Amino acid sequence: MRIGIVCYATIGGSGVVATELAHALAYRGHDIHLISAELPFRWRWGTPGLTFERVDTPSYPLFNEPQYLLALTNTLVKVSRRHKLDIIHAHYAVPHATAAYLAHDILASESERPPRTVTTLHGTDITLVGSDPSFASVVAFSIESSDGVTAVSESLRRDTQTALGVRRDIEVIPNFLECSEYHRLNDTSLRERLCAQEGCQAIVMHISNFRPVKRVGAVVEIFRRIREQVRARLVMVGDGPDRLAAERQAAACGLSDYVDFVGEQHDVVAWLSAADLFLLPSAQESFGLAALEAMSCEVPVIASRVGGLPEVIQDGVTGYICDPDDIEGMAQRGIELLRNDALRQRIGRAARNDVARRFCTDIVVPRYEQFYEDVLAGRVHR
Ligand code: GMT
Repeated sequence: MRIGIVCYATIGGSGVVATELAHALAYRGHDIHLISAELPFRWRWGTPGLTFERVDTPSYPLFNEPQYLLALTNTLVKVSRRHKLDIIHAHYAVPHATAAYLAHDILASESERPPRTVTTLHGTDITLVGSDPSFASVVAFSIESSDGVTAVSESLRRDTQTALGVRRDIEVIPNFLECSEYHRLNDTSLRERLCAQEGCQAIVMHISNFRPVKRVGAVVEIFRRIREQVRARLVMVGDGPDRLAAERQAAACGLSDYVDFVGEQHDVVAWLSAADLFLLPSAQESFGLAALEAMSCEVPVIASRVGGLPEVIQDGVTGYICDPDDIEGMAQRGIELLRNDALRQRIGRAARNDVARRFCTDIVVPRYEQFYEDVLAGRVHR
């Protein structure tokens, strides 16, 4: 199949999933065009069958606002004409589903076989941004107009119905990762370096884009309570708007010597392999790709009972989920796990096995291929 995949290049799960899907589909013999404003974070050069198509948004002195929707639509039309795309697959509805809809209409006016459109909903494109009254009508219309729609969790499928009143069929296809790459490494050098100064007993980790929805302040507070009982270190991977506030909070609690803010890191597997515990106390999380990555590296996750996280983590079996406001409960679970090696290893291994059973590339990518075939054959209902 010839497929155009549209995504954001900024660090975020939707761009990661779209880029990994593009690579996996190219390896499986499809002709893939990844369309984005920048090279995505996870892009790897040299994959046969995979081409990058840049969206250039020109500026003009009259405009205060960049005309990204128009530039993207125009790129979709150009790439579709040149490569005779079968499918345009938009990741993140805002405004990618709208661009796909517009491109489809332009191409339908000149061809009997315009590309079919597929939209994958990721989370905040519905729960925070898409349902904002400034966008809701156009987002709902664009989702209804897609030839096929997928959501990364059952929870997001329901949210799309309730928040936007969308009634059409939505297929749930979960996020995935390459299980042969995401596994715990034996190399302990990073862990030793992190613990060198004070001989810490455990590493607690958080990875995110430090936006308010991730509640990095709650991560620091949970760690403060853990640290009262266990000589642990907190490693904060990533960057974003709430990083400075979290650093100040750690300093105000007298924790500066025990918390490392290490910024954005490409080798996530090496970092996760140094961790004993992963905290994800988000306010909302339609899937929680970071939790999946940690689980695949045998790191037990303590997360909020919100959105799609209960579909990823089986409470008490492959990790723990707590009420988002239950900071004390999360801290107690953390202390329990860090004090009990057997429990921590059992949960870590169960997490890894569950990821291998449900969320590996070879299990999930064929579901996208089947979905594309169903869309092309007209078997998907709006
Ligand atoms: O969080 C966002 O605003 C964007 C989005 C992204 O691009 O990372 O995150 C969502 O999509 C991820 C990939 O499907 C999910 O793993 C995240 O749970 C989801 N974020 C939220 O729902 C807050």
